[in-house]
Amino acid sequence: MNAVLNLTDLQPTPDDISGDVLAGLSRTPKRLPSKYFYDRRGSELFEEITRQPEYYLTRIELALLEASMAQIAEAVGPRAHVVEYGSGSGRKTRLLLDGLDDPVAYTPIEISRSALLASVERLDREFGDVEVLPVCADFTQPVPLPRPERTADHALVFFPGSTIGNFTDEEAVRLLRAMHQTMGDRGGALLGIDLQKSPAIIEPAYNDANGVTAKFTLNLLARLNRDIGSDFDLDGFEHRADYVADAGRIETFLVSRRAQDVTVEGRGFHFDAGEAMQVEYSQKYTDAGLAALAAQAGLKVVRAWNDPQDWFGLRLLQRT
Ligand code: AVJ
Repeated sequence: MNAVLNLTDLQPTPDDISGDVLAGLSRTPKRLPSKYFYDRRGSELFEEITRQPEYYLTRIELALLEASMAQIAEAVGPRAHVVEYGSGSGRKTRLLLDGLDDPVAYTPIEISRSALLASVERLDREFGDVEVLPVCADFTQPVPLPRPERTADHALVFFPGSTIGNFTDEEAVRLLRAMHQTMGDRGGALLGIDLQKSPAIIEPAYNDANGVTAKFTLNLLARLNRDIGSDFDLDGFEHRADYVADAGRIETFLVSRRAQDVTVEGRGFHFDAGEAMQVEYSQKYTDAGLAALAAQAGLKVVRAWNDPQDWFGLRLLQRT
């Protein structure tokens, strides 16, 4: 298998986990970055979340992608170079590449070399007629795309899953500006966004009855203990996720069950009983809200597809 030879390594600066964690724990209120959820176990647990009955996002997005694919293909046009932010969504990628008109190449962009390498062989087997050109890079920065053997008409950035919702609005605008650069002149972006709706639907998706989301949240502490030698007591914290209607987002916390001290890189941090440490945002969007973010990045929504209940949307963005 020579797929590995096609990998472009832009040598992204490795994540500074210790620095990020120390900075987050030094703030009031404390917080930890959600990007560190996805070690091997965290990725497994996320897959398990997507199979929980309450977690509607993945199921609805897949159905929506399938139902809208002919229109998406029409709107995107032929010979796209498909660029995916992250490389974790095999089924969505397959639907897109199978549904588009003569896609030229597929480039997953992933900061983790190991995660990227793991996906490359599988991708090369699955998308035989589409050139697979993986890039190891930080997609929050503009990424120069590798040149496919066959010339592409334009790039299409694919960012499904409402993963953009894990960024604050300010971070999302920065990400969209980088996306604007990466997609190029005639490019576009297809975003999956979870839509604002009744909290009675949203909140259970982040508080599933089987407790998988709680395990996923707590795994962040296990990951930090392993990778930076911190001593978080996993039994000392509990998962809490609230839908904050004013902000239109799920805010997830790890709440300290008692007064306790944690040591990270030789530094002590005190937690009061009941103290809530913020670990994830999952933004839910309105059309106006997304349009405002896009506009700040020089982008506009040119096509929109929702599922029949308006729970989840796909949006095609282009440069203004
Ligand atoms: C990574 C955006 C798909 O925020 O809904 C799921 C991650 N966190 N349950 C989301 C997540 C808790 C998820 N996405």
